[in-house]
Amino acid sequence: VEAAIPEPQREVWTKHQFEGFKSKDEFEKEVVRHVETTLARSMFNCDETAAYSATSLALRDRLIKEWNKTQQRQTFADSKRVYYLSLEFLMGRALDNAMLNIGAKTTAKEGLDELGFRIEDIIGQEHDAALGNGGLGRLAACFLDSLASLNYPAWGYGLRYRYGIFKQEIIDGYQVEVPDYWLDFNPWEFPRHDVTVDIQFYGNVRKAQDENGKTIAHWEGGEIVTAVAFDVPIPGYDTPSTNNLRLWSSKASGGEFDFQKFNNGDYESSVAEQQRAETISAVLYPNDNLERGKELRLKQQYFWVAASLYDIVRRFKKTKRAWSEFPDQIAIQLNDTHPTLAIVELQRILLDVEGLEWDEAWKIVTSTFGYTNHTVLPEALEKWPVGLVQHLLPRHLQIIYDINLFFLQLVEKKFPNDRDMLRRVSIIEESQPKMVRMAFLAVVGSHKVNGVAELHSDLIQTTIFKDFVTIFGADKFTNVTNGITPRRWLHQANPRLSELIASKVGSYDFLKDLTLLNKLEEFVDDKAFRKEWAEIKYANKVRLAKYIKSTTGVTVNPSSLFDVQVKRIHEYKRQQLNIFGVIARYLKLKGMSPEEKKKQLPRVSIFGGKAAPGYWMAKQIIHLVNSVGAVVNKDPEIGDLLKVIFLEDYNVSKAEMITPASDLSEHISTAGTEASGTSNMKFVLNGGLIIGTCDGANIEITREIGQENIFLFGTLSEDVEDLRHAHTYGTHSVDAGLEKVFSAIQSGTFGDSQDFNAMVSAVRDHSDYYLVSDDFQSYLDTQQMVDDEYRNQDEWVSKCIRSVARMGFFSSDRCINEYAEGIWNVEPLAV
Ligand code: OAK
Repeated sequence: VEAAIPEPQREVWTKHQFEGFKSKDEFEKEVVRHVETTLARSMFNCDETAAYSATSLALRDRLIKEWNKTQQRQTFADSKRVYYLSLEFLMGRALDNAMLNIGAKTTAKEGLDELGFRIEDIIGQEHDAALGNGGLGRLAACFLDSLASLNYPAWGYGLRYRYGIFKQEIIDGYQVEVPDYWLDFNPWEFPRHDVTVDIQFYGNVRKAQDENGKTIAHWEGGEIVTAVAFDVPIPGYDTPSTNNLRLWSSKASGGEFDFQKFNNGDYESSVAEQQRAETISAVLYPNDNLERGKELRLKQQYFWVAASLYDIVRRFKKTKRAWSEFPDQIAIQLNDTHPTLAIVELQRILLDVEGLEWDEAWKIVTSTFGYTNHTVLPEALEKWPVGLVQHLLPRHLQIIYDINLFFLQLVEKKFPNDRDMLRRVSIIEESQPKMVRMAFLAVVGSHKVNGVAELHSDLIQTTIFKDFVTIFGADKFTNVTNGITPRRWLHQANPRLSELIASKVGSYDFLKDLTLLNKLEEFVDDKAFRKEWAEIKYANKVRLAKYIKSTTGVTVNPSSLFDVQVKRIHEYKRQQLNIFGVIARYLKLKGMSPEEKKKQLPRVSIFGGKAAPGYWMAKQIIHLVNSVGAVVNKDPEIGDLLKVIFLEDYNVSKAEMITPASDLSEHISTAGTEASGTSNMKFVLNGGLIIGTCDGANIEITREIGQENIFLFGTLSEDVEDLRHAHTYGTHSVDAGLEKVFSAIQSGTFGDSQDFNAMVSAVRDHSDYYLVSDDFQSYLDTQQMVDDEYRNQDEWVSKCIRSVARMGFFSSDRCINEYAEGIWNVEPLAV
């Protein structure tokens, strides 16, 4: 307000307001201007990189206008806002999405054309913003798109990692990690050097009485690191609403102390301090569904959470409302347990800084937070050693102990004399060393807890949070099945299919209300439509085949069935089941006569995905896939009947090309392990069928599209435990077909057999925890059904169309509306 221009001068400002380009001509003019001024280049020196930069800047100029207006509108309306706290935002590229959402793509395409560039090439210049590992981070990105598109006043808060998820190279069949330095030129972020927060670590707590005799805790000493805000505009689709994603970057707090050190000639230690500070936001931890408990990770979490809460509280305080109104104005969603310290931090602010009483503060805290769980895998559940928390955040540990004390008192009151219950639900695990159980803290400190698909939400209520359902009642727990944004995952990834759909259903309104796809069912029997549909799929496969050729050197026939499994490499996702199945297919083909072979359906098995750098078994799986490919792809007896491809460096932009090109995709996790999965939704929405287990959202996809349109197989989740028990305590024999696969591997068919001993042994000699052997035969049988059904292309295409028509439920718009109504209690803000 202090910086506002006085009334009399505002007319001049209004007169000169910058509107951004409105026509193709103006777009061209803006691009040329940016090339010649911002980039200091010319038409004699403008490559695709420069054209990308200038195009983005022209687009961005238009975006900023709406972004500012949206923020002003939201401030003025002063209605309830949502803050989505996520340690990962897997955004991918921004330019195409920005053009699409603000409705400027045609203008840009034609303009670029006249300037001498193809829009696809320009889009392809952009480096992915890869601040995430996989499903959890991409879900956050889809949510931001839906929040803006539905006009919800919402902000995302995250960390501005200098290095995103590593770039994967495959060298001699092995994964090699290369750092992803992505910030060289990033037109999509706005540094806010004036928006900073000083974050405290370490030190100690002194308790003292204030003038009224009340005990106040003072957290003193330690070190200070400064958080600097970087803002990223998030444009909604077909609406002026443009929300904000605020990412924090760490830097040394430039206090007098530093300066003195410097002046005293202690240059080295002053530099070291700066580097220590910058390390906090330097790198994304590359683990998916795995927590390794590193101190720096806990520092990242607190740094990000404390900066975000300071920001949120600062904004709230400007409205001069009573603290009791905090939860009426603010909903904070915790994307898994990574931001759980926010619960403790808000309680600390209210107690120690604002002077509220415990009960009053705690009521505010628990009414504000909601917690989403994204996994039941034990190795992913966060626990921090009490000693580490004590050292890094001494005041927070005290508050955690108090939260636990009051919680256990409540439990004791409800269930007197149940000592085992107290032990089971305690936020502090009485182990050696003692641990803080973050998921329990998140449950206790939130008013709603949700899973991300029906099966998963049921599972958390009957397993990890069972006691908490008893304590708090079932109402606290709910389900919100995941969704994906149809803007990126249909229109942007598959423009021709989107256009064909629009021509049938009458408009592009399905991009805003995905249930409108159901009109497609009327056209399933329309021959011309089916033909066009199939042609588009074929064209997408041709494009992928070209990409495969150029990156791997392998020629694949686009008429083959394209069978795709792209996702993080993890034993629970069972890429090993897939590759063992591929080997079985290969051995079968090898045993066939030429006549028999002629009757077989050609298949291309496509894999892609990163392994966490420290996950040795996942890396072995990648190596086996590549080793099988190396043998099969050049076997003259096999030819086109089978190709095995590993696509390097799977990421969001590659997913946009791969997804529309699949005939069949694999979602084959051991039942009960994949919380939801979201690529399953993307593949079906792009006219591919899926082979999958009864796990995660596969179950709801089946319910929506019909079981005749999906290839389900394998053990059910309710039977998993018994089977595991039998493996460990009973006799455990390996499936005979799988034994043949193992023999081939161990006889050196795919190179040095030693390399794969551990993979074989996990099934054969250990307990086969992921039930690969149990599900192997039913997997092969189901793959045989796929082959048989694929031969009838008319029927296959009909199934694809019907499935797409029934996918409306899986839009992230539906999902966000459910959160808004059931958890956040927020409404869209009219524009
Ligand atoms: C990552 C780190 C810790 C805990 C969970 C994850 C994660 O990525 N979970 C995934 O979340 C997705 C979005 O909800 C789900 O679709 C995946 O099934 C789940 O594995």
